[in-house]
Formats: sequence, structure tokens, C-alpha cells
Amino acid sequence: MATILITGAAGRIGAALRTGLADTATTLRLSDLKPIDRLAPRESFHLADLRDFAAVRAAVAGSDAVVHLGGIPIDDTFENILDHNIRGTYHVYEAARLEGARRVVFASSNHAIGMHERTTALHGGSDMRPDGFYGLGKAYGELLARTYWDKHGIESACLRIGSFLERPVEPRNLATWISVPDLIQLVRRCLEVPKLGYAVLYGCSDNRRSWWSNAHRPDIGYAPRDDAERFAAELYAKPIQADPVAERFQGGPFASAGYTRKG
Ligand code: NAI
Ligand code: 15L
Repeated sequence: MATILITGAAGRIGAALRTGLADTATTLRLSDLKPIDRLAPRESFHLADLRDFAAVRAAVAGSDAVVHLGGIPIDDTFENILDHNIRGTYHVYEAARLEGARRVVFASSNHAIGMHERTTALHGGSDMRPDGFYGLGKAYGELLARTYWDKHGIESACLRIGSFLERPVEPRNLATWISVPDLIQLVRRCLEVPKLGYAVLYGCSDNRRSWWSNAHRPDIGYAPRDDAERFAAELYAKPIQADPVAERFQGGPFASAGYTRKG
């Protein structure tokens, strides 16, 4: 993978990947709504609002692969998710098709499956059960990825990222945490593996309390090194605000926000 574009490069995961992918790419193209001032030697910046197809196409031009992180990272109105996340992801895939980028690593989210109960173990073939408009937007992105593989041969890894944090901050993260080094390794493997096809993968560390398994794709070669368990005693020592709906579903507070179902 010679030239890699990172959308949403000004964000938290983008910052980690700029360092983490520096020796994987000959050139790292960075794009975002927000300018990035300080560039490393092999980086270039391409200001692009994901809502603007011409700008996205110009950012994608010349890229062999795209790591698509840009968009709203939390729940929001349907209109905002439609514009930034759904239309934005469509623009990335269509630009990849027209500009000849052959692989996309799509930052999906655990909120595409957030209405599964915590007692349910999931794998790559598990049903999508989005927990709000944000999760619905990620589910649509995964379907776009599937169609662009089936019809156009553009490979994709849809990463259902859990909670990307320096360290877990609440008990739910004992299942959902992905450490910085593990996320970098996962994205690198998705870029480097010779054949990827269409893959749905969970972005979590080797957490012993995890609800998710990547065992269906051993060929990716992702071998996470961290386990959130070492933080368990410390996290349970803090006072916890009871939210039975959040506690029941994998999406936690995203699942309980606006929940009106009885029973
Ligand atoms: P972030 O908010 O730090 O970064 C997102 C970037 O996207 C920002 O720099 C923002 O300016 C940019 N952006 C937003 N709308 C845009 C638009 N219309 N055009 C161009 N750029 C736009 O978020 P973070 O944490 O780095 O997440 C990156 C991706 O990973 C997001 O897609 C998020 O949904 C996904 N993700 C993150 C998780 C986490 O734990 N941080 C968990 C699951 C998924
Ligand atoms: C996400 O998809 C969000 O982008 C992130 O901010 C966290 O809320 C994460 O999920 C999570 O579920 O912890």
C-alpha cells in the first residue's frame, strides 16, 4: 500500500494512525474539515468536507487505500448523520471507485450492533442491531462497503470499533476497550493483508470480558496484546450511576438514550 488517505485525520484516531501508519505508507494523505498545521515529511493535507463530493474525490485521487475515519462520532440528528456520515461515506466509496483506490478501512462502530444484549456473543456474521441514528449510519456504511466489493471489487474492512481510549474509564470498557497499539495493529493488518475481500471485524483488545470475536477471520492476523481486565478493580471501586437499559445492551448509553420501549 503505497499511498494511503486518512479521512478525519485531525481527530483522535487520526492522530494515532498518523504515527502508527508512518512506516506502512510511502505517502500519507490527510484530510479533514479542520486544517492540520504541522505535517510530517511524507504527509500532505487535503481540506475536504465529506459532504462535498468534488473535494472528497480530489482528496482520494492518487490513493491506493483509504482509512475512512471522518464523520460525527456520536449520536446526532438524522439530518446531520445523513449529511456527514451516510452521504460522506458514499462519497468516499464513489471516489475510490472513480479514482482507482482498491481498499477501504471503514471506521464502523459497535453502535451498529448496540441493541444486542450483553449476554449475546457476537461474530462477524451477527445481525446488525443499530442503537440510534449514529449506529444506523455505520450500518449503512457497512452495506455500502459490501456493495462496492460485490459490484466493483473494492475491498473493505468494516471495523466495529469498541471504545478507543488510552485506558478504560468505566466498567463497560472492560468489554469494549481497544488500546492505542491494538487499534494501530488492527488497521495496519487490514492494509497489509494480501487478500482482504469484505471483512467485518470487531475493534477491541483481547479483553477477557469481550462480547465480540474475530475468530471468523484468522487470516487478517490481528493479535491484540492488551486486556482491560487489569483495570477492573479500579473501575468497580468508583461509584456507578445505575442505568438498567444501558447495562442491558452492548451499546450502553447510546442504547438507553431516548429508549421508550416498555418491557
Ligand atoms: P473524532 O471526532 O476525534 O474525529 C473525527 C474527525 O472527523 C474530526 O477531526 C472531524 O473534524 C472530522 N469530520 C467530521 N465531519 C466531517 C466532515 N463532514 N468532513 C470532513 N471531516 C469531518 O473521532 P474519533 O474518535 O477519532 O473517531 C474516528 C472514527 O472512528 C469516527 O468515524 C467514529 O465514528 C469512529 N469510531 C470511534 C470510536 C472511538 O472510541 N473513538 C469507536 C467507534 C467508532
Ligand atoms: C463510538 O462509536 C464513539 O465514536 C466513541 O466516542 C465511544 O462512545 C464509543 O463508540 C463507545 O461505544 O464507547
